[in-house]
Amino acid sequence: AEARPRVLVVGAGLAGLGAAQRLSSSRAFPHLRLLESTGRAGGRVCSQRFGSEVVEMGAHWIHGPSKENPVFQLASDYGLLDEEAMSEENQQIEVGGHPLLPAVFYSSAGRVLSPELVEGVRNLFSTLLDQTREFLHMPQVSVPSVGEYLRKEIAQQVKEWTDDDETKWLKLAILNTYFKLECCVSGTHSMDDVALGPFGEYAMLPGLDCTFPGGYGGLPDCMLTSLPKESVLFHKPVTAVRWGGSYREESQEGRTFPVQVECEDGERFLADHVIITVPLAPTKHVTLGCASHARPRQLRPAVAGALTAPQGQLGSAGWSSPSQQPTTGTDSQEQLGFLKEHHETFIDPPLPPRKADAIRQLGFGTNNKIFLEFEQPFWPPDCQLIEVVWEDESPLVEAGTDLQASWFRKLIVFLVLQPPERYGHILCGFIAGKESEYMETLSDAAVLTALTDVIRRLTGNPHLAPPKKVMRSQWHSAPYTRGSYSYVAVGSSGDDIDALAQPLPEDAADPRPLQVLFAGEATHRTFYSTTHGALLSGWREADRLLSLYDTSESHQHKPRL
Ligand code: 6YU
Repeated sequence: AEARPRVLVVGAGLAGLGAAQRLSSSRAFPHLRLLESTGRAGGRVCSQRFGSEVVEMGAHWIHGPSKENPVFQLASDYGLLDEEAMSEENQQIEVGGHPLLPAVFYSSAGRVLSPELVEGVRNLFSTLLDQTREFLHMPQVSVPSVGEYLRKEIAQQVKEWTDDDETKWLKLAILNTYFKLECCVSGTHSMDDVALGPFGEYAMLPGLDCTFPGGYGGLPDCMLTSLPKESVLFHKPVTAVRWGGSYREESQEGRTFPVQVECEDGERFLADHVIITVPLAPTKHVTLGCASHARPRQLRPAVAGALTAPQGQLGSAGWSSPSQQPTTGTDSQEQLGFLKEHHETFIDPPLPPRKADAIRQLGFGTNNKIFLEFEQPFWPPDCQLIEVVWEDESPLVEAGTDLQASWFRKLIVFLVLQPPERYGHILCGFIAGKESEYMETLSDAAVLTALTDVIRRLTGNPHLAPPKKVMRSQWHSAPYTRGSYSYVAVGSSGDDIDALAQPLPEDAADPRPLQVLFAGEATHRTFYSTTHGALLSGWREADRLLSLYDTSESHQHKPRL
């Protein structure tokens, strides 16, 4: 058995657990170790107690829960889903990634917006968004980003609107809410950062998105239980992966290993193969805040002229504009994502240029959740979604950059956790981008105060009782994640995802092949940013090793997607 290959898996998220589970079910890999930096399995699947209930700090839904979705399959096999989610009917529903829930739209002017008005704007936005997916196989795109395309189209449409000025501005404000919502979906600061050409490559599966009644964390827990106990080591942050070497164990003469993995505590592990599943964390330089003064709000140059209402008109209609004080943030060079931040020192010899470029170019942004528990709901009984419209905003007008004064404006959607008989009155807000990263730096009390003010303004009730409890995720500050999930940024494409997924050494004829393999959501070309993408990527890399050793078992597994 000692001559059998030794395999290390770095990271116990769904990619790492999936790879380890598949390898450990084969007799070819009795020497398997899973090294996890934190004290728990699951990574960005993270269910936590909030009072007497469990809420999701990370992944929330199974996107497209149907036969082709391996997370759905595994969760069904483990009995973690309810009957409704398992029903054939649920699996056949096609919602194109945007399930419609009964929603109420509150505006910053303290009024509830007409559902008819909102529906018309929503249809316009989703039609335009669908159009962005059509650029996939086109050799050239007219603008580089999804955001710019949407704005250009909106600027055209506005010219044909026959509404009065107030309605026009209100429709633009609603559209701006949808831009921010899309930032949460893509995990990005701005849709101007998301590449237009490859946007349609993200694939959606049928099925009405469902949740785990007992918490998403049940899935990694079950997967962990299926692994040999001694194979999983927690609190083992890996600091270096050395490959292409010839490492020998003192106790074992004659056998050398090409890979040596070193942990923060100095412990070293030798192996024939290592599967790295740490989050992408690219070395993109992001500027937080503005060095001196926030810029006054201006019409974006590309669309100036589409709507010519003077800025003063906004004020006269009773809208307050964000204050233009100096920001507290200074220009800082933030590095997002673990691998983006560390790949230059983490892997030795360093990654080949094509792979390093891919890591640099792909996007990895922040999307956080803020849970608020209320004694009494301020929303109507059948409402499952609260959306927020800032009436003085428009996608055609540049947003203010004063994070301290206006971070909370980026939080435009709250889910009402269902069913209320179980959860009581808990809202789950989503906030993406630099505002989300800024929010992480605040205290719970500061977040609670800011959001109480927002909700009082939205409801027009200055005496509304504040939430009794708050809890939020802080994915950008989490040292082994450094953000939420990947996206295909302007300047990158699906080819970068594939380049990232290529194992080392690159030369397939190398006598010691597949020393370093790469999995994780950011390595799945069509399902990046999801749990099913992560799981499939882990299976993909396990299958690569199973095929290398040509075990007949490798062919018995479910087909790869
Ligand atoms: C989904 C959803 N969802 C919300 C939020 C977040 C994410 N996702 P992991 O990070 O899990 O594991 C790596 C491990 O490695 C980890 O345990 C580390 O501790 C460890 N590690 C790191 N460094 C190490 C070291 N040095 N040594 C040792 N160990 C180390 N996905 O399907 N449904 O509802 C959401 C959501 C707030 C943060 C999500 C959702 C994303 C998933 O959570 C995520 O992809 C996987 O869990 C990642 O697993 P992994 O194993 O790769 O890494 C067109 C177009 C648009 C494209 N986007 C549309 C899709 C929308 C995505 N949906 C997101 C929405 C929510 C709400």
